This record gives sequence, C-alpha cells and structure tokens, in this order.
Amino acid sequence: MDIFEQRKKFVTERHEALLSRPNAPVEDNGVYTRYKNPVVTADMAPLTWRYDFNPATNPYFMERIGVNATLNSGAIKWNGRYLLMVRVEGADRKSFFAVAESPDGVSNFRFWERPVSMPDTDDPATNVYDMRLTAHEDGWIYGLFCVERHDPACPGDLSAATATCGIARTRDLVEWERLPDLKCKSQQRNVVLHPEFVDGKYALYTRPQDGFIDTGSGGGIGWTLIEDICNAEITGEEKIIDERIYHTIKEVKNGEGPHPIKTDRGWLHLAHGVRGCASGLRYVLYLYMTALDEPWRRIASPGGYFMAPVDEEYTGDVMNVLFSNGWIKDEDGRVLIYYASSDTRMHVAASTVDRLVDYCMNTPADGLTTTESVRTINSLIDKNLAYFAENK
Ligand code: BGC
Ligand code: BMA
Repeated sequence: MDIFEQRKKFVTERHEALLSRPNAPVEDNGVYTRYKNPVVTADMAPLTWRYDFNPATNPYFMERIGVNATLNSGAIKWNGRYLLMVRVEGADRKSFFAVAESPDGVSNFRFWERPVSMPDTDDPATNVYDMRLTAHEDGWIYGLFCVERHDPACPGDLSAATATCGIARTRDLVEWERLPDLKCKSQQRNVVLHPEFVDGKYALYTRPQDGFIDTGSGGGIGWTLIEDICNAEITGEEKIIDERIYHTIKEVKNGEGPHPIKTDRGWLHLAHGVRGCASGLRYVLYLYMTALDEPWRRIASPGGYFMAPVDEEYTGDVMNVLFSNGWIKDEDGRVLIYYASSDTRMHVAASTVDRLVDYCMNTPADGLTTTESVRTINSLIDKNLAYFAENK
C-alpha cells in the first residue's frame, strides 16, 4: 500500500472508532451524573471537511484544513433526535456553527454533511460563536449568537473588538434567515431568547457590558422585552434579574446559559459565573429559578457553583472554564446538560427536572460572608442532630 492508502485507512478507521464509541455514566453526585467521554471533540469533525481524498492532489493524505476545538454548543431535541449546534473553531481561530446529531443524547454524535452557512448582514462579522437555540412559541427556531467585529473606533489596536448579538431563524436548522443584529447601547455577548411571549412581546435575557471583555457597570443578567424580533432593539429597561456580587462565583461576570426550562415550580435557569484569580478567569456553572408568571422575578438562588471543572476539564485552550449554552429536557423529565470544558471539547451530564428543582429550592443561598457560611453549616448540623435524637 502506498502512503496515501495507508494513511487514509488509518485515519478513516480511527475516526470511525471514535464516532461509534459508546459512552457511560461515571459519577452520580445526587444532583447529576457526568459521562465518561466527551460527546464532541475536534477529532470528530468529518474527514471530508479536512482531507482532500484525491491521491493526485493529496499524495500524503495530509490534513488540509484543521479543526482546533468543538465547544459552546446550543442544544435542541428535534424530530426525536438530540442535536447540538456546535461552535466549531478552526485552526485559523475562526468559529462557525455545525449540527452534530445523536440517537440518545450521550453518545455517537455525528456532524451533518456540511457546516451551517450562516448569512451575513451588511456589516460582515469576523467571528461568530456560542449560539443559543430557542424553539419559540411563534413557530420558528431562533439562534442567537455573538457576532464579533474589529472595533472601528480603534484602528491601531488589533485586539479591540466589539461583541453584538446576532439573530437568525430557521425551520429546519439548514436554511437560516438572518435578521438584523440586536440594536442596543452596550455590547452584548450572552443574549438568550425566552421561549414564550411575555405581554405579547419577545423577551430576552441579556448581559449588558461596557467593553468587549469588561462588563464594567453592567450589573449581571438582564431582562428586556422586544417589540419586533425582525428589527430587534432594546428601547426599554434592561432589568438586572441576577446580579454580580463581590466575592462570589460571579464577581467579575455572569451570563445566561441556554433558555430556561419551564417546570411546575418556576423557570429553571442555567448560567455561568466568572471570577478572577492568579491563573486568570475561572468559569463555573450555576443555577437559579424565576417565577412562572414573572420570569424576571428570582425565586431561588442556590449559593455557590453547580458544576466546576474536574480532571481533564481543567485543561485546554482557555484553562479553568466550564461554559454551557445548551441543555435538553426530555419528555420523561430527564435533563441533558451539555457543557464545554476549557474552550476545547463538549461533555454531557444527566439529571432530572425534579433533582434540579430540589437542588435550587434546598441549597442554601450564599450568605455573602464567612460568618454566614459557618452559620449556615451550623443550622444544618442542628437540624441533623435534632433528627438523629428523634430517630434513635
Ligand atoms: C473569543 C471568545 C471569548 C471572548 C472574550 C472572543 O474572541 O472567541 O471565546 O469568550 O473573546 O474573551
Ligand atoms: C467567553 C464566552 C465563551 C468562552 C469563555 C472563556 O466570554 O462567551 O465564548 O467559553 O469566554 O473563554
């Protein structure tokens, strides 16, 4: 066999083995179960995206186009299949979106034949990423994502960028209608469309920020109503519904993850919180709940993080990061939480609506001081001692 045939066989077989690899739950901590293998990695990108299969033009069967990472993915259950709208990042640092599909939501994710060709606006983006999918009650599936452009106000500074919310909608996740970007005063990287109309209007979770990286005076996760999604503009108040707080997991930044899940007890939210430390920014995931009839009114705020990196999750392109913008609630109440670790790979953890609501309602809130933390532990000890005494 010549080099071309040898390498093609090796690469193709290894790829297929990776795609058909089973997955298994590893750890049940009472709230959720992590799965052993990541569900989508860069190596899983289709070979036809990366290799020229013609021996005349690629005699060494060399990879022609590199994929660097598969991360922050939107998620949706669609026609009985579990779909991730993956942020695929090329070796050239540009991200794009591509759908990966699985029969069971935890294994055998395969990309569709082509990545998404997202129509641009008149002001083309340099990069797009982190799509949140919302099957809205208006009948469309919306994708809201971050659109990044070089900041025209800083021609000499190559790192100066602007973050804006891009909006597109689809019926089949293949053909997309691009709507105008969200117009608003501040930069926006984490905008999420609420799945239902509120007072007859579209509702957005936002994350106002002063600069591209700094949230500055931006107080946290915001909420606002939009008159016309085809010309979306924040004209009214951006009410902060989950604020950043000093010396918590969300001191520096926070942002809504996927759109919240509707439960009997309220809307269940998954978000990320960021704090600074000597090794950079640390991103963890947390939950909160809001009232069913007033999705902007918080009713539960469990203290601390819900998920933080473990083991290999700590390492990758951007260390110490868990980020999630996709989860799926199944018909039987199972919830599949898709999260990326260190901007490198996608994982899944499984839970249920009941467990997540129990977690939110019964995890003590952050008392915001060390004295309160000890007091909270002591009240649990008191409760336990009283229970043991009664049940000897
Ligand atoms: C990256 C994002 C990152 C953002 C802020 C962008 O250029 O693509 O992954 O969240 O910068 O650091
Ligand atoms: C951001 C996010 C993500 C990323 C994270 C860590 O601000 O929007 O794209 O996962 O930083 O780099």
